[in-house]
Amino acid sequence: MSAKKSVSKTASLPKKAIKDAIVRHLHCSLGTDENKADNHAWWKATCASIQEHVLEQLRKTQKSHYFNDTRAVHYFSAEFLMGRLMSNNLHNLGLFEQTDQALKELGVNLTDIMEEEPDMALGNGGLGRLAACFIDSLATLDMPAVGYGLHYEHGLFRQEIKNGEQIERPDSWRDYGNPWEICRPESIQEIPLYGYVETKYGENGEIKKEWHPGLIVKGLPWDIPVVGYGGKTVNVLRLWQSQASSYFNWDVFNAGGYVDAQKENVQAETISKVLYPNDETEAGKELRLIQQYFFSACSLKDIIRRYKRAHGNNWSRFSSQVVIQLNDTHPAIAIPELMRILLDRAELDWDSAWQICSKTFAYTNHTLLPEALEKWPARMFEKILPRHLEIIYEINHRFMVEVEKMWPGNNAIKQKLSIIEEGNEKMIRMGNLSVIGSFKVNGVAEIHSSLVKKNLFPEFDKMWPEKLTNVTNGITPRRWLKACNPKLSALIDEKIGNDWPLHLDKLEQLSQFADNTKFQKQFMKIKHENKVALAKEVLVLTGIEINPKAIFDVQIKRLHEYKRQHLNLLHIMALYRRLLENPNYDMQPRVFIFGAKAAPSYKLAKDIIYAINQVADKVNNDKRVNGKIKVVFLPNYRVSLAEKIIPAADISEQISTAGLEASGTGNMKLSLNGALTVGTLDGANIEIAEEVGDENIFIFGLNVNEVHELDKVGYNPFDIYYNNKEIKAVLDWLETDYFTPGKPGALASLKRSLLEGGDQYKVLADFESYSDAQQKANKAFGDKSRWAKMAILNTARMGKFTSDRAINDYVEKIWKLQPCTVE
Ligand code: GL7
Repeated sequence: MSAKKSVSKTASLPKKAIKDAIVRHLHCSLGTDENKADNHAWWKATCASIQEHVLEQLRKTQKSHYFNDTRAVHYFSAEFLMGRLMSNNLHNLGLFEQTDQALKELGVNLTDIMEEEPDMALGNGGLGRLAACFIDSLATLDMPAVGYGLHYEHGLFRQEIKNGEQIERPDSWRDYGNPWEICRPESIQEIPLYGYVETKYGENGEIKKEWHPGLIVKGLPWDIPVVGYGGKTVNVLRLWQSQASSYFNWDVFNAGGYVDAQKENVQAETISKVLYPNDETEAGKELRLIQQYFFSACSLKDIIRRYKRAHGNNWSRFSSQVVIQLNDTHPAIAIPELMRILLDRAELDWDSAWQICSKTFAYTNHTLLPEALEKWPARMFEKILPRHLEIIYEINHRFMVEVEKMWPGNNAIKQKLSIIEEGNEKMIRMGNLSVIGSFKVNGVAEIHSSLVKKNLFPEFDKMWPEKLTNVTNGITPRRWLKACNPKLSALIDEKIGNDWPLHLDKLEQLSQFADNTKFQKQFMKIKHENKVALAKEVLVLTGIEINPKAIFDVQIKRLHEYKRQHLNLLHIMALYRRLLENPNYDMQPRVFIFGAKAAPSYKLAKDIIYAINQVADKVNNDKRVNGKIKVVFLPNYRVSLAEKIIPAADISEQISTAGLEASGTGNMKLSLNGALTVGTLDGANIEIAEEVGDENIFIFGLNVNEVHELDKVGYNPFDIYYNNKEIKAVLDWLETDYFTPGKPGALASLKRSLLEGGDQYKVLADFESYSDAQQKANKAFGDKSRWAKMAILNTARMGKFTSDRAINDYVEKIWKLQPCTVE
């Protein structure tokens, strides 16, 4: 399916009209004027004037979807990492240039006022940002779609670095309001929690269940319009805020329990207070389960309300109108919730209810890390969601009958596939529930999906050979090239025309210029200018001066042992050592740039941040290094910072242990902007290598099979430590006070994890091969023309990784949607 788009009407809006609208909003919405307004006021007034067009298209989109009675996808996700919206909305509406000009005439700089916008950081990392890219593509492709999630009052924490250490501060993105969102009190939902289940008998002796909740909380929806590229379809991201349900508290209040009533308020409002900052770890917290249920239940009620408006109480068409995509297991509780509604409210029999339910949900798995596969104690369910626990038991019971038919008498398989994990504490496995309750399950890159089939869910794959599939991730080229790298975008427009943001495959046409000296120079000049801009930013943020002529080597992603920032760090230390031993050591000057947040409770991840900063401090100030190595840790890595780093990167570090990074998406963004990957054969790196060609990427390290083999024969990191002088020296260095004057051993936890700890992530096993790949990259950079060619070919060959392709794959393989055009 290819989107045919014409330029939207807004694109022809005269500058004068834009100016007038901005000034009108300064006066009438903000009560200020051109002389008094600061950048924040200009930003708000500009947002308000953009929002006029957005809301007009939103209204038309909703009308069109309603009248066409469209089948729609509902993307359920606990995270949407949206970042800033102004630039994106302007580009997608085709209003960027005119607005820039209009503001200029008003004496205001658009780039400056864009800095006023706080990031909407309602997500942790890749999974949340993927959801944001997907809703951009859904709107761009005119697909009827709603994103559903949580309206966290505080998004991911703001990171400060004090004395080299990460400090977490609350993120208060909404302190001064959010000009993009619309509150919809008319669509409030009420959500039951706690209490008990009463069993009743009907007239004919049939069993009826009634849940008497102990608490009701309100869900208040906030709508963020999602503007498709071309400015026609505007879909909605609907985020739920929790509130105390007033009438419920009224009784307590009247009974003299003012303080208790307030407590209940606080409890209800806590639900959407903060995003859990754990990335890829299961947060076994009651509040998190409540968050998951809260937003899933609100969203389902919302969907059912809309369905009923069109179809009344006739459920027969539900699954042909509604498809719900579960973004990981976080919203999996929606499966028993829909069953509850169908059984207890709509009074359908089990089989009819299950028919509908199991045709409605599809599930995306985003990780194989065992610590990230969600499980909840059954007793927690019993307390918070007693009726759901009964339903889960029944789903499981019926499923076990199927398993018995397939593998008669095989209790081992039953134990493995059961939703209930028996043990000291009975646990509910959300992954198994998701697979059983969904009609499709997908992984997020070829290798990941094949490992999901082979290692994670092999028996499920045998039972339902068509159910497990792959959809390789993608990124939106609107944000991740057009908006964040305007100079490169303009050059591409000039060379191949300007419809590549919709048809990213067209970038392939750039490859004809890969050998052209003039084009190489133009391409690399832009890279250099982007590096100069980043260098300025780095100076402001860290006080560190960096040389834009050096290689900018970038590792930006959450901090996790499996992502191996410490492999990068050990290699930096090795280079430093080589330079100290041989001042003529041949290397291109290189700036190592890190951006990463560590989960607040992840001790070793925080130790790695500290180690990076301590090494940076030493190396950056060591005259003997002669500026050949600089190390920069940029604090508070987030979407808006990524938008500044990515266009300036030469090297992209994608160095996870093979088999552990499900896909990665930063790898795609960096390569799209002409950075060369140093990477393992993991996740989407493998598909990137296929696209760009082996000669345009630096692959190193063990592959998935080799990692498994090594584990089988028994991996002993001490063997490497004793046999490799450089590794030994570098690890021993960590125990001294060389990098932490007066504090010997302050970095020793790293060494311990790599030796006594067993080096689970094979850092030492991959070190030599990594170092070789880095040598190759170093050499390649020395040949300017060769490097330029490689960089151009990276940009040219990223067409596959547009999120439009990913969404079209979902549409064809899973959702079966039709686009619905909007006037
Ligand atoms: C992740 C994967 O780790 C990452 O490789 C993938 O690109 C992303 C989107 O599919 O999903 N899984 C996960 O739990 N998080 C991810 O970023 C937090």
